[in-house]
Amino acid sequence: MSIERIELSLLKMPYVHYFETSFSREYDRTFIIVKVFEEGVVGYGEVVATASPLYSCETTTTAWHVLKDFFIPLTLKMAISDPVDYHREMGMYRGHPMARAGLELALWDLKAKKKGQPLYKIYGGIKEGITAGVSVGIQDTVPELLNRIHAFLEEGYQRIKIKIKPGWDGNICREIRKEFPDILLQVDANGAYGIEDAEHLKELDGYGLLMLEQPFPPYDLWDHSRLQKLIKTPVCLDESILSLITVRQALEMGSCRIVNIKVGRIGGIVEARKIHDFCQDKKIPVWCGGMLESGIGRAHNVHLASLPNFLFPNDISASKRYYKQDLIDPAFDIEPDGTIKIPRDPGIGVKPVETRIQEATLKREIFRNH
Ligand code: OSB
Ligand code: MG
Repeated sequence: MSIERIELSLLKMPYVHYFETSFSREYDRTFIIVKVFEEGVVGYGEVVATASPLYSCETTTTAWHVLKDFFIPLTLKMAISDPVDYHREMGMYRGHPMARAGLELALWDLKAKKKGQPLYKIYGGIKEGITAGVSVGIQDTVPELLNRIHAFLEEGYQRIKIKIKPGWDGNICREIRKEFPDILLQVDANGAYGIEDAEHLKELDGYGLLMLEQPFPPYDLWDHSRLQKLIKTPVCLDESILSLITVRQALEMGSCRIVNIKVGRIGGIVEARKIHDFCQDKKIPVWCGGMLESGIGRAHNVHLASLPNFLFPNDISASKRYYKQDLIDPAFDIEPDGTIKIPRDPGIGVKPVETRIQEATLKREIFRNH
């Protein structure tokens, strides 16, 4: 058995509401869907790289290039269809974790579908549902932010994360706490600060935050460890965590107390599981971050977050929080208890709707051996 065909599609979908972080305001998302075909079964994956290199150095164009010219040809040439073999063999290439992960995810979906099992079962997930949190971008005004938070809490979200940047940080937390003194609240800076802001960031200790996510730029494990010694709020690393090696170094240095796992950023499920297991062993909780994925990428996140050491609410929200019409059927919904049910059907367990994929497709390419 081996993969007969691999398909890449570049899609663009508008958000229901703009999403603003410390680095940009976005109204839509460009991303890649990967499909792998074997004996009439199709596995789906998503590449979370964006059009511009703002979150990390990858873009949809770099991802397309390395998939087309390196990852896909080697996969086809070596007749690889198992995701663990894929992870090992692609180890010869450096970097490009989002591109790498997109194809690995498709192979995981394929493998689970061929076994007739839901994805989470084949890699050791144990939960029935995962805890849904919501990431709320920077808004034009404070009342708009408070209104959005109010609406999300009504929908059942168990934790609110806000994006912060200099000028929209402690002052905003103070406003939120006036109205919502008891909610689970955390903040994400996406690297907008530097060690010179340490005293300013220390003020965040007054707002009972679950964590402060990625205050400094990605390659700054050392200054994160200096900050973590100065503040009480747990630091959580997102952009800095690129592999099990960076996790080990971050924990040895004391750069964080919580780890955000995104399969795209660390290059797939195999690496994610290594990080999960290592953190579990060290009693460091992890949670699943998001990249505003379509339902296909989000389905993979939902299954991943069923592993036992995912102990904080995740950045996994209902389909309608992101897109008017998601690519999958059924859409992800939030339950009254603030969880999202893990699909039980084989593979990702939700059905990608091909007509919707086609409607959103800008470009498509098919790859075969020969
Ligand atoms: O830093 O967690 C982040 C979205 C795009 C890029 C980076 C981040 C985010 C989010 C959204 O916070 C999380 C989600 O998908 O709901
Ligand atoms: Mg983040």
